[in-house]
Amino acid sequence: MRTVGVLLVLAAAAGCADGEERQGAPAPTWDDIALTPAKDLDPAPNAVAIELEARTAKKRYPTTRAATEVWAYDGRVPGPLIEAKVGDALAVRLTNLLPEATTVHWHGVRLPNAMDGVPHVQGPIEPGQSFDYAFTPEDAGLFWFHPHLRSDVQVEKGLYGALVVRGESEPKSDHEAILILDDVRVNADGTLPEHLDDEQLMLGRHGNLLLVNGQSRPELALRRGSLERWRLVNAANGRFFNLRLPGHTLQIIGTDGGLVPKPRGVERLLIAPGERYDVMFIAGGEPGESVTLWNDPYERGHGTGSDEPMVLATVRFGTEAPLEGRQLPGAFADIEQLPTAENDFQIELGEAFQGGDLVFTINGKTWPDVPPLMIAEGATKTLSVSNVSDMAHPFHLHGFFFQVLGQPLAWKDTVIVGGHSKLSLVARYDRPGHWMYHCHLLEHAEHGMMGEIHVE
Ligand SMILES: [Cu+2]
Repeated sequence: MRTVGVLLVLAAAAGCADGEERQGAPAPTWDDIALTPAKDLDPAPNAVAIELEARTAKKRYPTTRAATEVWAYDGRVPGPLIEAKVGDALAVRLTNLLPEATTVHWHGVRLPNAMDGVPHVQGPIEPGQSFDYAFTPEDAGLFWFHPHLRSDVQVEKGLYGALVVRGESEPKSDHEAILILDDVRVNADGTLPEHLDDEQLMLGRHGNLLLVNGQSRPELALRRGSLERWRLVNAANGRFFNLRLPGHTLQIIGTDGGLVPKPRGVERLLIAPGERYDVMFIAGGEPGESVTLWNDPYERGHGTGSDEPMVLATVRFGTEAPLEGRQLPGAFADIEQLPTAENDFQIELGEAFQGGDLVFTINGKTWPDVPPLMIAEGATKTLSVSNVSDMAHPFHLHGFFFQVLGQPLAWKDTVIVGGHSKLSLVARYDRPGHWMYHCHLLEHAEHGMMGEIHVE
């Protein structure tokens, strides 16, 4: 599999060459990449009502000769930003105008099982039909929504958006940004290839164009001294983002499930598909200086660590007088540490060839033949996830947050399980239903690596 690494280097190099074709056109700015807020149709202060259409649309990527047909919520990639407060009654009507069935999964939101958007619980939303999602967000944080049916194809085509839920005491900042990271594998003629070779299936689809809120290589102006809060989600099918802003330490203040009690600084911020991070930093450049926001390589198996760094964005520092006296937050409220126990359940992630096809397995089986794990409602259980393959798999659990034994205390719903390693995840299974867990490399999920936990 050494060739996989070489192919990826070529793909990265092609991405750089493509980016240069745009020379002369101005880079997108904060205004260009700002997410469009979804219109709240309910005037009541504690209720939010949204109507979303999933439909085809045209989007022009900067490296192609022609527009790309995308699938998009309200015709936009990413879809509109849904904003709510903890405790709001949130209602979203999804109307499917696509040529095939879809669903909406609310990634990370603790909600009733019937609202989770997986097709065997709600049934697929057929073309021309609508489905009413209704739930009350209980947790402040950044969540996102995407189909849970042919997700490898539907998300790649552009069906994803952010849901931000705000709490009563949000950290103060001078500037907050919600940044959805993605990449797209787009041909020069604007088409999106549906067929993947085995390398792309093995690694998860890697695009040749990196996107921040749907735009390539934005130039982001910052006031010096500004206390920045950036909230990031990785919506890519297969790419891990590993961000580095030279001269800046990024302070992780929150993860998938909200703020962490003890923020910590990192020189690189690793975000696997499905994960979210909430970071703060003080903009510290020289007046007029531009710094590249890099996406560094990360070794997640099959030589991926030898890829070239890629440009994600440019950060430009203003020439006006810097803001003074800003400080990073030192601590937030404690979160409950769940009791740890012996591993109650164990699953094993693997890969195999079955009938000539590359598949991704759980306990040697592929979805839907993976037997469900049975857990009594209200029980706190430890799930051991053992990865016996060469590749890292981002493990995602629906319906619950977990804590990862041996890692900083935080609420997570997606976590990287490295190749040939094992993690123990503890969660309180306090809502009944059939909840999926799966690898969030969407090609892996759709080729077998999904299972269910039955809480009853
Ligand atoms: Cu995987």
